[in-house]
Amino acid sequence: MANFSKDFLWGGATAANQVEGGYAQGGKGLSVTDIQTAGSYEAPRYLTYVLDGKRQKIASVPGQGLPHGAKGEVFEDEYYPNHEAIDFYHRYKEDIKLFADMGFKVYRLSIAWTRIFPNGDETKPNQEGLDFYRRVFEELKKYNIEPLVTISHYEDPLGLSEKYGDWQDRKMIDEYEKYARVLFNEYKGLVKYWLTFNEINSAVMFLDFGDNGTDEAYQHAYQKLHYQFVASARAVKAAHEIDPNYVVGNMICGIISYPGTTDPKDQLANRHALEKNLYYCGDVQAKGKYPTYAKRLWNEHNVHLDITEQDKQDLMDGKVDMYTFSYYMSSLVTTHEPEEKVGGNFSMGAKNPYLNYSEWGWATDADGLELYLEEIYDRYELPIMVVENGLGAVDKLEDGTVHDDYRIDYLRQHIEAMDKAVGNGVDLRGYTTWGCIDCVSAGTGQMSKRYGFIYVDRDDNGNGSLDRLPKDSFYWYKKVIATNGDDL
Ligand code: BGP
Repeated sequence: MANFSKDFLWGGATAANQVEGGYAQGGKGLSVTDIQTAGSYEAPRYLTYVLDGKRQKIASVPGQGLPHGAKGEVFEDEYYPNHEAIDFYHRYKEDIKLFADMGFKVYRLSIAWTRIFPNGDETKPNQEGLDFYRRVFEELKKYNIEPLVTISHYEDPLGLSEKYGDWQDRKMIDEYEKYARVLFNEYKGLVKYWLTFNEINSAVMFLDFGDNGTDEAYQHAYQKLHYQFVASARAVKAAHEIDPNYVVGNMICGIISYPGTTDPKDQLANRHALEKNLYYCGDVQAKGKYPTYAKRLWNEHNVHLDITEQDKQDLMDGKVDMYTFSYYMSSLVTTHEPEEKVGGNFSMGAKNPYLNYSEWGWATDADGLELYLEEIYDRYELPIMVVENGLGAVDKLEDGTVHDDYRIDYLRQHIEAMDKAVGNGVDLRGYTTWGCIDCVSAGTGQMSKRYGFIYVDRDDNGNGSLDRLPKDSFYWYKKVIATNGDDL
């Protein structure tokens, strides 16, 4: 018998900008992802804009805002995969029906901030946007699927990014709080679970990629994080005021790391890497204050933050109710020249000889998930949800379906790891696999990096019927849910 509780929340996850499309419909304004081009395995995605009167673009990572003074622009000769995505905006009923067929208990989705506040700084929300998500939540309710709602998933309103830069102005805190309050008031009774910022730690974690690690980049990232921590804390407070039943979580990108060798210097380097990449954000959001090692992190890069006494109070008053994270892979940290390096997007540093790597260079490591769950539960003693996990792969259509045993294998191993962690006492409440329906990849902008149980007929250039098709994994996951994790 598996150890999962009988009300364990099995389901899947997506984000508005990666599934909805309808980017200019229903009164929606442009978000930063709407000016992000498609990348590829080799090439990054770009943000397109006008700066100093000139058309420009800059390589970007998920969640990044505009450079100071830039005006985001959609250019006709560029392809923006999020504009149509998989058209969930018009097909949500069909998609939710398929989720219900699999037996989903929970569906993690995000709200596009720009459907609610098209430019970000309006005083009144856009009714059409509010109505859209109400219809989605009502549809979920029909099937007893609990929504788990990410308030901000890598898509700041372009208007705010132009006005205030990439979270470099504390006015962003008020804009976010205003937006969150509208949601909490509007969807009372329809939604119970909320997440404040998707993968909040990516602001600092992604600094490791490329040659980006300047003091200026760190100053920017830590200041952005501070304002987001306060915004998150104020949202937690507001949620509890508006409905004491609301459960609000943080969301951390859980790329764990190990020391690359037995050299004590590597143990220390890894500990410091974990502090920066994983614990910094989790500690502030779950414990309500900055940890001791924050000073070391700031000093390393001459960072000086704007933090007020009121901010400190807000952080303490707005601790999250649960800890959630995405989990795809682990990485190695070493002070030595690695024997072999990992390629691919967002995969880090040295290659681990004990692990297999995906086509995008992400290391499959189910033991790492058990380790992380046990570590985090001990550290915070909060309920946990794993809100993203999965294998991005190129699927082939064969006899009208996809035989994705590789995906089933990956998920099976990770469910087994969760089962062990629960058996060891971890209070794990739910599991939502990433991209339960194929969607636009956040990192590459490709459709061909697929995670879903449901195949969507669309390619990297925007061609295809958008028809939905259950893969082998669809029927496998249905069985897993029906047996509450017993039959894997
Ligand atoms: C997480 C993001 C998701 C998502 C997933 C897979 O970082 O929260 O939005 O897309 O990773 O990443 P990718 O799409 O780059 O394969």
